[in-house]
Amino acid sequence: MTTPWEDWNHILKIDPDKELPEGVTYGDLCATGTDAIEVGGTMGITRENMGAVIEACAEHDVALYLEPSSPDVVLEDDVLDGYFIPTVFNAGSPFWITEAHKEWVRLEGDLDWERTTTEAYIVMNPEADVATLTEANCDLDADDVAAYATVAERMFGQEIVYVEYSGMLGDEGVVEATAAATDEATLFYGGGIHDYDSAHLMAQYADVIVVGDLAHDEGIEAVRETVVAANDA
Ligand code: 1GP
Repeated sequence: MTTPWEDWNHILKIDPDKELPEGVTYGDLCATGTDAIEVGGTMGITRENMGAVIEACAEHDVALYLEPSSPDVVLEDDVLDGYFIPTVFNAGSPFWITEAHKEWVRLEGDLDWERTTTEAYIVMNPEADVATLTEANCDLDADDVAAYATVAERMFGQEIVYVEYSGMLGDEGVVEATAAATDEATLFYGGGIHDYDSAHLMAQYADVIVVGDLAHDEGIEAVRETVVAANDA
């Protein structure tokens, strides 16, 4: 299995349930200099809206990954470079840790293991849809998050640890502590990155920053700034 994310600095996450700003195309987003496009979201995701985004991005020269929110929206498609499968380490419901995954395997049998990688999520914004859905315990300090990251890496062999503040800029101390705790795993940070400075702040510690809503709310130039910051840090 290849692990291209080890060389990445920036991911653009496109939510198929959200509109793009007027005049912006998926092609424009693919050409922002981001290392990879990750297609996924928490609410309102269907095979149809996922498929439409994949099709629009597939013709552009950028790594393309699917991040399904549940087994029924996994699309098998040769144009994808791979599948990032979230497992939420601080979920209150075991469904989001291993049960959804068990159902997927039970229904599908043999998955495309070569292209399938889990992301060990630690969900930190209690206001985010993902926190509500997974009943995540977000009342964690930097030591807790760092310890979760160590558990993910050392005990569960996770290649990707994802500190997720979706919708808000996170606590830089948490990200710093988590970065210090991870050794082999690649640390993804996502949440509230909205300009050069916020991108640079988190990219100092995280291996890869993930930018989401900015693409839907602001557009190309704003995303480009975050790519530059990620590469500068
Ligand atoms: C969401 O981590 C990503 O899964 C990015 O968050 O939408 O807040 O940029 P934002």
